Amino acid sequence: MTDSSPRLRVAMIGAGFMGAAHSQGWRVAPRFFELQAHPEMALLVGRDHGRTEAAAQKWGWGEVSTDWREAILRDDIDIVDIVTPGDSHAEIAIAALDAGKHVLCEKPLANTAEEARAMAAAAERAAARGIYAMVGFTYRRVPAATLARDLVAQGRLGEIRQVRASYLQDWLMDEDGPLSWRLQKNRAGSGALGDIGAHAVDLAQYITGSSLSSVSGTMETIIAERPVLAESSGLSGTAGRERGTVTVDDLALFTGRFGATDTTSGFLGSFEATRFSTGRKNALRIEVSGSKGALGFDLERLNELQFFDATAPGQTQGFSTILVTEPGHPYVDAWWPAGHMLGYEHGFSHQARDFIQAVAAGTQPTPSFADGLQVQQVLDAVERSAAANSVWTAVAN
Ligand code: SOE
Repeated sequence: MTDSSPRLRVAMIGAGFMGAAHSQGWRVAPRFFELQAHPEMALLVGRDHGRTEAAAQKWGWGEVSTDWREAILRDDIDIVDIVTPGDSHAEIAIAALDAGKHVLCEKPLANTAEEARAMAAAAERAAARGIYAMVGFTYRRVPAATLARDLVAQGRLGEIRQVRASYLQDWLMDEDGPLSWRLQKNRAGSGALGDIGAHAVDLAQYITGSSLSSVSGTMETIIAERPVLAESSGLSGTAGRERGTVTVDDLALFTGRFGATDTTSGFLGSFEATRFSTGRKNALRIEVSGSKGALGFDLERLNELQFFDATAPGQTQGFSTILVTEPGHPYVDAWWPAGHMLGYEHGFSHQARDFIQAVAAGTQPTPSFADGLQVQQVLDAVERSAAANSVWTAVAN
């Protein structure tokens, strides 16, 4: 990036936990990566003026607004970044794309497959005009996860035979924890399934390069009632006196068939998404087993990738730990000298980098809204399967 690099002015809608994470990405990416355009943190949009102003100062946004409709119509805005709860993704994203703004939207793409379809259609219309949309499945951009995808693509695992994917958290264990928006179907679409299961689905499909075609699932709400929320903060907030009903799943379990075609039956994967996994804080784990090798990734140890080479001599075989901190590993060159670790926040810088590079080059960034729709269709099939007592259910296409 040079002083004469084009500027791309960003308006971010939403100022919660994900707003903080995306702000970090926009602020840091241009300072560590050579970018073809410079993202400018122009405008932060939130519902409460005072709180939005405080967040803007803390995170480094130039201006604030409480009106997203006005924000997306501004001529001096090029990119709209959506970090609101899922119930507003479709309306904001479609309006922003139709107004000629590039859009980055948090996952899951929408609350329903129908909304996601409308968003993918709007993105396709916009792409024909050189306006691009991407969904924020950030964990693809953790270097160890990107390396896992590269090893599979290079054939180091041979033929894939099985996948185990789980996303385990425990932040809902306290039954007096408040009824935040993530526990309300009308706001979040679903519970563990969409909030964290969506990441497991995206990452498993991304690493294996294969899509799920059918699923069989079951879902459970473990704590049915919680105190209503008095004030939100981070993932939850402070509890009020009254109790309200949890309308989403706390736990979603499903199996899925990947990559089935007319001539092969593909391979099976198992999935688990829960916010009741006692002691597990943010464990997004994927294990892929193939005819020539296997790999294992765990977000709680995000600088490492486990690799097993089944073609090595038997005496020396065993899972080894690749420390993904070396020059030549994806994204790593831009940061610290070899051997120095990265953290949760780096994925957001990688996401901002990849989005800016694609938009500046006039190419489609990935994962696209079509990719986001496909994940939404998997989630939808899991919900339909669970409602029909785990019957195997085709993923729509
Ligand atoms: C909360 O469960 C959450 O913050 C998700 O919403 C994020 O997408 C995930 O990255 C971490 O957990």
